[in-house]
Amino acid sequence: MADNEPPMFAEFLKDSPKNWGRWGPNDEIGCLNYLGQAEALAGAAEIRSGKSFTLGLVIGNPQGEPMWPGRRPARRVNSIDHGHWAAGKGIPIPGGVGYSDDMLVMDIQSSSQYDALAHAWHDGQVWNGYSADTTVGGHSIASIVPIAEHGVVGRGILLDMAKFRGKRVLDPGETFTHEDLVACAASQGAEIHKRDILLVHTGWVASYYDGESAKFSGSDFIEPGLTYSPELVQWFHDMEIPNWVTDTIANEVTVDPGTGLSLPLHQALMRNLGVVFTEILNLTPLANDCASDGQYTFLYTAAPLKIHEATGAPVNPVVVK
Ligand code: UVW
Repeated sequence: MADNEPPMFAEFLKDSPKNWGRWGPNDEIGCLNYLGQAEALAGAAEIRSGKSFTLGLVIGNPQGEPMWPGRRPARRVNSIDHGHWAAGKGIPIPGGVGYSDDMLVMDIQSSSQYDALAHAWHDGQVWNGYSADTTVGGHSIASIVPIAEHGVVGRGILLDMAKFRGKRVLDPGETFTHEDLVACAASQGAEIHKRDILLVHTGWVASYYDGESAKFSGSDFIEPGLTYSPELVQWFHDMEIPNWVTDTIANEVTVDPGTGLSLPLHQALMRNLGVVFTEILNLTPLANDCASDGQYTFLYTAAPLKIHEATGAPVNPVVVK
């Protein structure tokens, strides 16, 4: 291996904690096992005003959509509309009824979405030690369906890293750590509890629609985000974080500056610990509201679509404050 080449993950993470087997040999939802009735009630206890927010982006937005380079924007195609009846091609329905239908073709990871736990792997193994062969042609295990069946309901906390750094949007490649998350919460007068759903606002996705879409393409594409350290992985493990939610495309800095590794938290948190990842949300309106009323904790609810054997699925989470 050349000196400047990043290490192999199998070697790099050999001492990193794993939750494999913790919830049995057939588990498909990982850290969502931490979310039960008590956690739902803890979320509901944060509701004060009844204000609600939806966090998903518009799929098929004509202004474009921020996504990982190489993925394609969604295509919605109208398959039947008033034109069919106007042209005499619609099936006559008593009472003069018409209706419209659409088809959607999309890369599932090209908009607001939950990743299935088997979405990323190394060394031939995905979450819980299943073989990466189980992803071939569709996830025969650890697809998005078990996550969708379980749903995600709990106490959410917004950590406004952009505001914490005195910025509208974090810079390309700018990193932060779990210690920054804790300090950010404290600066907001809030505290991260065990089993909280963490929502981190960087301003990144909103900046796409604010005249900065050029930074989302090209070979120098690099997002800001959380960055790997053994201490950070241990913190997520100890805090029993079920779900990691951001307004970036990949939930972590694209290339870890310390090692040159690409997306190491997909391996250390998703594959090894079973932390569920939620990506490409628009958290800026919620962040603005939190800044104005000083309330950074709330009920968070989400359920991705139940798509057979899928590696992820679109979602539009709802937050109630
Ligand atoms: C990749 O796996 C590249 O991205 P994501 O998890 O963001 O869909």
